[in-house]
Amino acid sequence: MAESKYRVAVIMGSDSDLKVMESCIDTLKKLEMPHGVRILSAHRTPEAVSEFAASLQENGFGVVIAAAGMAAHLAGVMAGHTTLPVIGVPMPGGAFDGQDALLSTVQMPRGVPVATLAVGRSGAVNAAVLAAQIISLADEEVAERLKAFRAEQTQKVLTKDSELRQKWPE
Ligand code: RP5
Repeated sequence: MAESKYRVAVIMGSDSDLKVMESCIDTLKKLEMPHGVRILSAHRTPEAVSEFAASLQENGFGVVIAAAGMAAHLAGVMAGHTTLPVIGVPMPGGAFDGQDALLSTVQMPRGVPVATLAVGRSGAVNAAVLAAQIISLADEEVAERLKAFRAEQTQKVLTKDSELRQKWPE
């Protein structure tokens, strides 16, 4: 297997996001996507965020996944610093349990998009899949792995359906 041309940058605002974002990292591993993971905050470490954003291309990254909760400016700040595609994952928690993060992440002004996914674990998994889909445009091996990933999902549902039909025949 040839090494993928692009890596996926995963960045999250706090170590308290890690529990949810582990499902993103696990999915990247399952899809054999090379990746780097950082904990950096738009509010608490703003200089480190802009340094990281400035070094993305020279470090071989092709897509950014940014996860944050509450005021959740991380994805937007990253998008402001790079022309690479940025995928935002709103984190649950806080007084509004992710509804705040969802609105902060999704409501980007025109010209600086953040592809905003579902709050929490589904968004975290889908961020890895979407990153692979973007990279698959330039990498046929990734495209093949995505097809296998989809086929596995389909098979899982069909297996459950057939188990259920054995229990409750039509
Ligand atoms: C955000 O604030 C982080 O992404 C996290 O989801 C939330 C709470 O952070 P901690 O106070 O747990 O570090 O910046």
